[in-house]
Amino acid sequence: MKALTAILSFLLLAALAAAQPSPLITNLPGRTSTSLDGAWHIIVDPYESGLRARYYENAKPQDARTSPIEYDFAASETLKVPGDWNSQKERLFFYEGPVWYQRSFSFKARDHARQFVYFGAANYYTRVYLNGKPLGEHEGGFTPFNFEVTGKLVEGENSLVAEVNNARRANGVPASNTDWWNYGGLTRDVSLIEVPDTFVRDYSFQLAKGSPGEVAGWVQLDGSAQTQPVTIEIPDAGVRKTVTPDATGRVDFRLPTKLTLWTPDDPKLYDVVISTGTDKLHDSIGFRTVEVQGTQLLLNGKPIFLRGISMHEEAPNRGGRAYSPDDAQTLLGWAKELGCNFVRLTHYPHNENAIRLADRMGLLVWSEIPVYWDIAWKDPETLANAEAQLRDMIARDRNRAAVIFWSLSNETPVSPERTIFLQKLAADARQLDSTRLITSALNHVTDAGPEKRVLDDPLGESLDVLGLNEYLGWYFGHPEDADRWQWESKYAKPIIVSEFGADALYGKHGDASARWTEEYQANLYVHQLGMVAKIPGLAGLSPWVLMDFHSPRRPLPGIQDYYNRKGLVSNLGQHKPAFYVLQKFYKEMNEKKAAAAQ
Ligand code: GCB
Repeated sequence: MKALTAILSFLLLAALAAAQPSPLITNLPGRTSTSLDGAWHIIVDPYESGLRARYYENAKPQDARTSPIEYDFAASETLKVPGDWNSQKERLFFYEGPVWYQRSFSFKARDHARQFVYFGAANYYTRVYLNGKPLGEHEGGFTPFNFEVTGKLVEGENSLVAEVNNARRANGVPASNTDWWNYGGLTRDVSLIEVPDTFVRDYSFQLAKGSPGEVAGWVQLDGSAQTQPVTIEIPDAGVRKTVTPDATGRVDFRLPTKLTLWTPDDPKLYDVVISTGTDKLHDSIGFRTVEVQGTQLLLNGKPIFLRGISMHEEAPNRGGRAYSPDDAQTLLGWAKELGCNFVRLTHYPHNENAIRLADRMGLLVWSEIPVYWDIAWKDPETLANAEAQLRDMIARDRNRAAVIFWSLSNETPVSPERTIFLQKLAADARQLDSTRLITSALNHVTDAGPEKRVLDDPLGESLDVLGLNEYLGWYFGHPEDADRWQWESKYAKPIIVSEFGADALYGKHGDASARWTEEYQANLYVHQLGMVAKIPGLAGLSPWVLMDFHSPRRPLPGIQDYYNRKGLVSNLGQHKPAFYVLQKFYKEMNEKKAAAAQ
């Protein structure tokens, strides 16, 4: 009996190891889907007994014939999906490990249809089961994944189980050490998507590189009739063309057209329609170009300065991982109030709803994968994982005009193996999307005098735009030192000062030299802004950070209480004086730009 159980567990694990998600379906909002959000039953499993006890079978204790069944989802507590567990149940605040989720849903089959279960994100490692059988596994906490379940669903009631494990892994991406909360769980929407037998799985629409009078792109069909003709329309621009995919279901196209270009001031989106004999899909897509000329950034051929702010995806007021359109509205609304035309969405891909909102609000986006600080650079599995996260981030958001930068990493310590790893990611990103700019937040500098630093990270060679993180006046030196300090770059490329900042507890006052006070933070912003404005090749900035956020590395009682307090607004949205210092700086910059344009 024991041997049989061992063989069965081995077979199950082997099946799981083989089962990767199906190719990603893009444009969720445009699909026919049934939400699987809501209350899911959960079992917290710190000793990892669930696999051996076969929680995925969702058996009932009363069904036991021989040995007892020691779990019962139906009688277990619930968690809301989407949502992390740490902020929903106080006793799970610090929990890191597996939690098993289960929910039932009913299904009615239709002819000529295929079904997929789609997870917007689950942090960090997930195994999924349908009706007691494994569908597959996924690693990475911030990118979507889907499994085809056509033919695996039954008429009537179905049981979906996901074991989500947020235990940190030395070879994970990120690895064991981050300055943000390791929120676990089904943190984004879960849905059952229904598509026709042959469907439009993915597509790309961009202004052609080097030829902005044309839209260039491709469509990928999926199904047994994937060589059928595809019609592409942009009705408002009077564009309509029918093209025929090759045997792999893919077709490349070019459409000459004159479009109103997307800009932060006028974020024009076009209805784009892709149809086949069996499927029809709408998307709202903006068209713009972005390029580098020397140390300048050009948007639609004109120089642009990025007035930005960095932000985590943490929910204002209630805390925990942000997930709703309202959360995104609040966060991006504050960025707008600051006078931003740019947001650095750190340190991982944010929710699709936030990127789509940025598209509508006219906020340019820096989107990043969580290659953060030190990771296992030499481990080929770590590289494969980072590559998959990059691929899925690009697949999900490549049709969003707002996104101008794919960021590969943040503050990664320089070593030959790290640079080779990141160069591979840079090559991947260019191959997946030749129209956007590649960047990374760097902090490797050399001394060129006591108060002069030169950004000279060897990775700079492989990037289009260089992010510079520096904490003069907080982790070293005094805010006033910034009046004398100078920064330069070894590379003649645009520089974004992607981070600077200081912690301040909202409501804590003192004189400008007293750390943790609002006055200190505001004073640091005054001096930093004076300094960074003088950096040769400065193309923008995104100070650290929009809102206070939870971090396990920040325990100082009465001040941090497990929050990084570098927010310009508190976790409750209260605005600190530094918010207004930056707002004034951006306003004056805008006025100068307007005066120069007259
Ligand atoms: C950094 C990191 C960011 C941290 C920040 C800080 O350099 O990129 O993730 O939260 O500093 O507050 O120390």
